[in-house]
Amino acid sequence: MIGRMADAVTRGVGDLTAGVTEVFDPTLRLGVTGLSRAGKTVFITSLVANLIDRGRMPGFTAGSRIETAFLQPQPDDTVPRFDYENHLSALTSRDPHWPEGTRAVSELRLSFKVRPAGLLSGLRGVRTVHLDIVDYPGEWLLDLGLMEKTYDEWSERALARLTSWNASDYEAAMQAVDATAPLDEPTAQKLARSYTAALHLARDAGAYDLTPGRFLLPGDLEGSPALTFAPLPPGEAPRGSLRREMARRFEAYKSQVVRPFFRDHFARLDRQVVLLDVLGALRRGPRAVEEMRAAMADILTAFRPGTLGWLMSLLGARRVDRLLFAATKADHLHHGQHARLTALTEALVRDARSRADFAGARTRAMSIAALRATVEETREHQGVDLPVVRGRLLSTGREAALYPGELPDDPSHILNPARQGADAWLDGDYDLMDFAPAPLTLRPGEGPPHIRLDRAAEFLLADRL
Ligand SMILES: Nc1nc2c(ncn2[C@@H]2O[C@H](COP(=O)(O)OP(=O)(O)OP(=O)(O)O)[C@@H](O)[C@H]2O)c(=O)[nH]1
Ligand SMILES: [Mg+2]
Repeated sequence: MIGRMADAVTRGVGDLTAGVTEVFDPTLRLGVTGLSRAGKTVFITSLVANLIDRGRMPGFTAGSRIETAFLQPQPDDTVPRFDYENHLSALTSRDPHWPEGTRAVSELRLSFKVRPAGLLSGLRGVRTVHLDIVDYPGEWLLDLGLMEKTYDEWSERALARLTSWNASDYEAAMQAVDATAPLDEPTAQKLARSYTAALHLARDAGAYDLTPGRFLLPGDLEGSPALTFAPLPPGEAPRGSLRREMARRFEAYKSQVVRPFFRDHFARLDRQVVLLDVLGALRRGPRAVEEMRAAMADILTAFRPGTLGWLMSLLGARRVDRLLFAATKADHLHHGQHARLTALTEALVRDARSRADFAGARTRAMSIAALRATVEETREHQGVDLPVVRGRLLSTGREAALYPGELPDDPSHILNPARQGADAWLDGDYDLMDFAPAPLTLRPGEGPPHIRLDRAAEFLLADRL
């Protein structure tokens, strides 16, 4: 408890100093998250480029009030800066390529000079509004659920998850140890490694709700003792025993890893976008879709007012009041199918909402492509005209036209078999392939081509500019 109080006090002081600029200039903090490869880096890069050069943002109404948008040093000295320039040059170079994967939190500040709207426009001058964008791994979001669990509760759930994803190696490693014997470090390390490997296996198979998130994405904690534990079935835990020590490390993980993350990043957000590779889940099959639905419910719980209430009030958390769930990489589908992808994402959110007992932020679902890598055309195939997308394949570098299959009009045709644990889709697989980014010629004032990034910006930002 004292630790918590001290936390709250230092944070209070930090706020005072950070607050100096904020008194004058309003700041909006936007969290961008999603599982690895969901499209966070491409999203932030293209969003920022399209907010600076707004030629392709007709649906972003605040655009007409913005005089300029420019990058500034970010407010937090200890958080790595989002490497905007390098990512943008990767995407827009002569030989464009996707940016490298990122493994930790990063941040970027974009500032706007905005003319006031409406009646006040003549009375007030141009004001400055800061947009702080925080990129953090979705894997870490699920860790918030650990705060309210004991080691035994977490172990039970974690072990059940592994069994259902068939991660038998860890079971064997676990059975080979005596949890009541005195702790010996190599054994603890071996278990942690084996558990981490099992998590990776489960994730590759389509599992989403896997904790601790740092085991999958350690960030700067790679190899540290805070990550050297693993779940064990309940039982006796004599002083100094393996089980007792594992439980202690689990508690240390909560207080030294999860809570600081929550305090420094999550608790300060105003708006949140959750990027979901819905098409990727479709490609992997019904189980992956069901995982995504369950995970959305978990994510919504994290944003529910009152969740971790004690922590929120101690840390003076702001409340996220808008939450966007965006299905990414929509350029894999002809636009004729985008409404169906959105309906599917909406249905996933609605379902998760009801299960998460959620009555909090405004939520919205959307299909977007942060960087459009394809063009649309119609191809004749066996006497039928098919709406396809054409692009350069990432695997071979060759041009290919893709017809991924038709999404059903009614999302329940996807969600029901997913919920019922079907092994495969009734109407066959969705044939999706990765495209390389297309070479671009940008005219002055234009950002990179996208799909509905202006709509996403409208929902997330426009009312605050
Ligand atoms: N076609 C298409 N592919 C995309 C788009 N956005 C992302 N991708 C693909 O998805 C991959 C991952 O995108 P990133 O933005 O790096 O994803 P991330 O969430 O930052 O991934 P990590 O940093 O590894 O967690 C890219 O390498 C592309 O292959 C898009 O708008 N269109
Ligand atoms: Mg990234």
